[in-house]
Amino acid sequence: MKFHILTLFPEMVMQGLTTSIIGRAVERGLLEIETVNIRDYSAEKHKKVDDYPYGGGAGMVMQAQPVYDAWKSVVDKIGYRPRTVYLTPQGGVFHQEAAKEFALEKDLILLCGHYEGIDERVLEEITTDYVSIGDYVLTGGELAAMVVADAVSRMVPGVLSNQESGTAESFEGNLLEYPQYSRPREWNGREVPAVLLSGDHAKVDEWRREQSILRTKERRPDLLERADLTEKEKIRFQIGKSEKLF
Ligand code: 6GU
Repeated sequence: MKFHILTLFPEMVMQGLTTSIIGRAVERGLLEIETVNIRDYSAEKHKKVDDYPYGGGAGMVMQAQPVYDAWKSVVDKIGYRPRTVYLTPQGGVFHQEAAKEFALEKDLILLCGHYEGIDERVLEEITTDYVSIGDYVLTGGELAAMVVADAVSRMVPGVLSNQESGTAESFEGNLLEYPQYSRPREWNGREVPAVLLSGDHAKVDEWRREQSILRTKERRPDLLERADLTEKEKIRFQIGKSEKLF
């Protein structure tokens, strides 16, 4: 799949996405990442991309024209209007299921805003999805776009090796992952749980499932309502219809 990232800071985005697993997937041709510098599409002689907000107030607003022309350059190149995600704290909060859904697209445009936002009229014209990465405010959409691109990329077939793509990872079935241990058997006076050294795979699986449920109940009780649990597990771990959130 190909990401087209519309931004005023293309170097920042590229730096963040060309290392490690994502960088390797790009080299292997499984992913393409293109940045489009919105400033290159300014029709203004000083390459200005922002102006004061109508109605007054603090800050500057990114103007419609350069954003639209940057977006249109992608559309003209690929020949269709792809899903276009605007990263904004006003969007729906990004989650694993959305990552899987975006990973099915051939092309995905990620639009990064700055200043006090982008002129509403161009957003109405081009945006298909409004996405936030959490309830806090960033200085711009770039870090959010990088987070989304990373989470989507690892859902593209082949990007993760078999080693890396455990099926029992956090959020599968709305449960957190179980704890992991590696050598040595004893570290700082702490032992690895004995069951993991037993060689009894059924017992190991059972213990890990239990740990996932307990950990989710403890750390993310809000997830439990949607977790895939058997009736037996619900009774055993005392998980009711409306688990208290906080
Ligand atoms: Cl997507 N953008 C910005 N600027 N701030 C955010 C965000 C996005 N998600 C959470 N905070």
